[in-house]
Amino acid sequence: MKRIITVQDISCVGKCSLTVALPIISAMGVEASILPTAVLSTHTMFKNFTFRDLTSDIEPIMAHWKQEKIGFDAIYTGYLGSFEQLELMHKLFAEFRGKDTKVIVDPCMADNGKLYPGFTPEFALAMGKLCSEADIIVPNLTEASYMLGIPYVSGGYDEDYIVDVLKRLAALGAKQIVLKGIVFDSDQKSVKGVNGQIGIASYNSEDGKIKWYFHEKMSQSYHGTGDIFASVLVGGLTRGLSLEDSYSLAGDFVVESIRVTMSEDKEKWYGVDFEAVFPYLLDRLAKLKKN
Ligand code: PXL
Repeated sequence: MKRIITVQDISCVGKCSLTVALPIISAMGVEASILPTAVLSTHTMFKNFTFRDLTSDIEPIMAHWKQEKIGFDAIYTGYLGSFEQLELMHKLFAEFRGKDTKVIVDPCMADNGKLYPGFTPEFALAMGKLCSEADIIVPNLTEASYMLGIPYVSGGYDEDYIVDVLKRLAALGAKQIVLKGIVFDSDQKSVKGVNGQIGIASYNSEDGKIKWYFHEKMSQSYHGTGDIFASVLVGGLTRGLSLEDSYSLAGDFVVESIRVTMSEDKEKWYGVDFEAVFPYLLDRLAKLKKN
């Protein structure tokens, strides 16, 4: 069985980071090892959350793994809370990147034009440096803007603008860019027929190819869906799917998870009921594996 390592916090309640990565990656048939960076009572969108930093455990944990000659088929980093943790991730990549290990960085730190509590524009630039070492990065448009130091545009952009953002992100150094949360307004030049939907654009910096995948835009948004997206993408890639199949599966799984959750009266901070959609995920995974 393939084994990945994912590095992010444990938010005890609120369905994000490790509480979504673990079940999703495991369900997809991949061993999900973890390196927890902090323990919080909830994620940071709740008020008065507790926070225990685990930074000082990271190096001893890595040293033990080295001693035991433990290796990983993929390294997936998500929410990281400090400059020091970013530095430690450079070290983790250097020490645990085998010749076939894929490094996926989700620069999880912002959405809807705003940084999450506790993050600064300087931190976003440092996250950009971590992205430079990745095989694949999966920012949303807000994270992309902060990492590039350009203004966030909430709408009214066209296809050329997105292509420019993709190329600038690629110039940071990652091999493949997967940019999420793109919505072309009805009056903007875009990929044919996708105005009003929401989607993903990918850029392969080796051959310069750009691909698009759009799907239904749900009327509600929920916390933690970015982490779900990245987890499915990591699971798919590790099971041998192409990058395009992995991110389209990830996008569709998020949509189906939102759909089941919308039928409940639930605050967005509690996340989506992705657990109810595992049969869909596994069915799609099996079909994609056969192709
Ligand atoms: O879902 C991203 C995330 C992960 N972990 C923590 C967070 C957030 C977003 O706010 O606060 C602790």
